[in-house]
Amino acid sequence: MFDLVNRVGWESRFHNRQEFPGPFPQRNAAMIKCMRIAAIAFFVWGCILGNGSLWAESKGRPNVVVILADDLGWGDLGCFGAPDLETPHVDRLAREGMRMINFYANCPVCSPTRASLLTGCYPDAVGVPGVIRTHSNNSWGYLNPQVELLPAFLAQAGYHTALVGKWHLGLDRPNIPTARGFAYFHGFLGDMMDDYFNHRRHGINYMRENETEIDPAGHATDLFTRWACEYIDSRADSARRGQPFFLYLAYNAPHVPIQPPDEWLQRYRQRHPDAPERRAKLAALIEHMDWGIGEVLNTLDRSGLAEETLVIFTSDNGGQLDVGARNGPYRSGKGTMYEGGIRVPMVVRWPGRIAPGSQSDAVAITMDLFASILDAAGAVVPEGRTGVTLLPIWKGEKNRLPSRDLFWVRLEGGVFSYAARRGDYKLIRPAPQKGKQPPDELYDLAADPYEKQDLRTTRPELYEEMVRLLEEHIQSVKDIPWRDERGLGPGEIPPATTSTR
Ligand SMILES: [Ca+2]
Repeated sequence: MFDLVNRVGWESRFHNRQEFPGPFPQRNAAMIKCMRIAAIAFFVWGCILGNGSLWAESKGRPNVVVILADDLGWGDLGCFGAPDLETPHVDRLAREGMRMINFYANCPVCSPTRASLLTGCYPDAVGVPGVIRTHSNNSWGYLNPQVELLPAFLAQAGYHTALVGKWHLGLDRPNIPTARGFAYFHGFLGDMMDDYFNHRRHGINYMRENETEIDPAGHATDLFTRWACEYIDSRADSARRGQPFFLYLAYNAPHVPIQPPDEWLQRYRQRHPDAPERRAKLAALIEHMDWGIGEVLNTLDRSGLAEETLVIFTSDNGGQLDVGARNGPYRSGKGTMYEGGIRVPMVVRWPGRIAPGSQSDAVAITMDLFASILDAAGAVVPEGRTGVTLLPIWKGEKNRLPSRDLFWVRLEGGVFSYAARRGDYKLIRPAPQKGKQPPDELYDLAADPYEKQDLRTTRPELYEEMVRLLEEHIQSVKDIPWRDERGLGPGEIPPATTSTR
């Protein structure tokens, strides 16, 4: 029952059926009915669009809510095929919007993906190739203060902006939320909490309201949920009068330590008394977060803003396997460059613009959200940002994005790993193991999505091409703070071939 990978079952649920894959088979009939209704709604919606862009005339700029989970695996949502846990509220977003099933995080660890979300750039290009931590001798990023962030551009476009929850891009000025463009911050500056209830990291309190240290009581997920709802309520009148808001809600959940509230653990255990302890705790932490997301959606409904709000849900990296996470059928998990480390769930809802119950297999990545949000806001996307707008995909105008190569970099001193993707081919340069550099690996994701058949030695020309691509990217990014004049940081190995760039 608790074969959490369960590839055969997942494939039958997900690949071989057209309907929305629910977590429980008995729901499929209802799902099919929903999908039929959704298809009719989509047809009507298409007719409206075809009759002279009524939406463009009647709709203003949307409010934007980005909900970022921390370490949530690709397969740990009902709407992404989870066999055991229940996430009715994220599932609702998927039912009312679009699932993107080939969506990547920019990095298999926290800070870099967050830097990409807010800059629209590769994380190594903005100074954050690794995790920013409390102690400087183990902190591997410094967000370039010269690169303006998403909230600053949205503010210029007339938005009120807020971050509720985890920041993880610096502990001091200038790299704190209110100095980097957010009008309001209510959350946690640091990398992780050692305890969800006292919120300390290494005994230090990083909870803030704007720049004021606060010490609230309660589980971090409940606090962030409440603060997000309070923020929406506080902005509702202004939003109705024409000033939209941008809320970036970044939960700590379901990152370690796996500390669900006891009542949520009991709820899961009642349904799954035989579940292993670690799975039960992680599932409860996720279900608790999903409940919080439901409260946020209810607040949008209650305030009458849901129809005018773009809601995006995703995760900053793949699930951590040793705490019971599930990355669907994909190989490995958090911290690695395999699909389980970087492929993440992604759901987006924008009533009237995104067809309910739709799905996209376009290959996209966190840094695309920067341009997508500015595009949705009617704001100009600044020059020099790498991500591209996903709006044509979301609105059903296109099925594919323009062809491009994608890169992943994780540099944390002696721990460094890379990946490059061109078309369906993916090169992985794994992190050193016990001081030794393992060989690169090459996969064809179209034929081998679960990365079992290494093509490095059987496709030598392709391998050389992919290595050249990756090394060009590595050499193109020079402004990582601790890199030397050769472009190399501690522990980094010089490229095997000379770059032409
Ligand atoms: Ca994370």
